[in-house]
Amino acid sequence: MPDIDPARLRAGDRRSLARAITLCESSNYADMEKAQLLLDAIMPYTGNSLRIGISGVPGAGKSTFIEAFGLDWVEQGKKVAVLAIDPSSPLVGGSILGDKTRMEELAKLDAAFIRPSPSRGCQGGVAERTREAILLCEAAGFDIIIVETVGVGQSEFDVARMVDFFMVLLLPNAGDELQGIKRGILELADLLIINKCDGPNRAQAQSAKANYQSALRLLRSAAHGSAEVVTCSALLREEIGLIRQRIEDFAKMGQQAGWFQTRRQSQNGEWMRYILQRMLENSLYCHEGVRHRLPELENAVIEGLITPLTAARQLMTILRSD
Ligand SMILES: Nc1nc2c(ncn2[C@@H]2O[C@H](COP(=O)(O)OP(=O)(O)O)[C@@H](O)[C@H]2O)c(=O)[nH]1
Ligand SMILES: [Mg+2]
Repeated sequence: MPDIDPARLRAGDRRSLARAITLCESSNYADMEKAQLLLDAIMPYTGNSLRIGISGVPGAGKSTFIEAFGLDWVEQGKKVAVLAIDPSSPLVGGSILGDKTRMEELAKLDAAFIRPSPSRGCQGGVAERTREAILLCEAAGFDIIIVETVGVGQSEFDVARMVDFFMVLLLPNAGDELQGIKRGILELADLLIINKCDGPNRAQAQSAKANYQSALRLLRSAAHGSAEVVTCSALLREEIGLIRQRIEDFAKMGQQAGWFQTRRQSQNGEWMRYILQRMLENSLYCHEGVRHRLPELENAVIEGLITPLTAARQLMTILRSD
C-alpha cells in the first residue's frame, strides 16, 4: 500500500483516514511495519475525544440510534466518527455497510466518518484494529468516536474496555429481553437505553424502565453504584439530546474528579498486557523448533502417552533454548 502522509491525516483528510485504517488492517508484513510507524507518528495527537461504545441485540435500533445521536453531536459542532465491531459480519465489509442506509443523513456530512467493521480475516484481533482506528480518528480531529457492536461473543466486553462511556440499547419488553443479555454486560454499562418507546410501546415505556431498574438492582453489586436507565425513540429522535447531555455531564464530571483519566490509564495498561500476550503467542507459534515438535507432542497428549503439562513444558523449553 502507498505511504500515508501523517500531516494530511491530521488535517482531517478523510481519504487518508480511510486508507490509514485499511493499512492497519493489512496482514502484509511491509504494511504492518508502515502501520506501526504511522501509529507512532500520530500517537502524540491522540486521546482528545470522547469514546462512546454502544451495544444491543440485532434489531434493537443501534444504527437508527447512531444516526440520530451522531446528528445531534454534529449540531453541537462536533465531528463524529462511527466504527463498528461485528463478529457475525461476513469477511468482506460488515453488516454496517447495509446500515449506511440507516445512517444516510450522517453519512453525507463532512463532519461525520462511518467505517464498517474490519473483516474477521484481518491481521490481529478485530478489537485491536478498532483501538487503532480510534486513535487514527482522534488524530484526524474527530471529537466523538462511537464504537458499535452487536451482542455477540466477546465483542461487547472488548468495546466496553476501549471506551470512556458504554451504553446498551434495550427493547421495551423487559422480561424477554433481559434473558438475551449477558449479565456481565449490564454490570459494565454506564447507561441502559430503552429504545423504541414510541407508538404502541409508549404506554409501556415507564413500566419497562421500572422493570429494568429493579432487575439491575438485583444484578449489580453495590460496588458498581446505582444503575441508570433512560428511554428514547431513535426513530422519532426523542430524548436523544438528553442522552447526549447526560454523557457530556458524565465526561465533564469525570475529568474534574480525575476518574475519566484513571479509566483510560488502566485501559492502556490492560491493552499493553493484551498486546503482550498476542506477541508471546506469535513468537511461540512462529518458533521453528516449536512448530516442528508441536504436532508430535500434541498427538502424544491425545493418545495419553504424556500429560498436557509435560508437553507444554517441553515446548516452553524449546522456545527458551535460543
Ligand atoms: N418504532 C421504532 N422503531 C425503531 C426505532 N429505532 C429503530 N427502529 C426500527 O427497528 C429496526 C432495526 O433498527 P436498526 O437500527 O437497524 O437496528 P440494529 O440492528 O440494532 O442496528 C428498523 O426497522 C428500525 O426502523 C425506534 O425508536 N422506534
Ligand atoms: Mg445495525
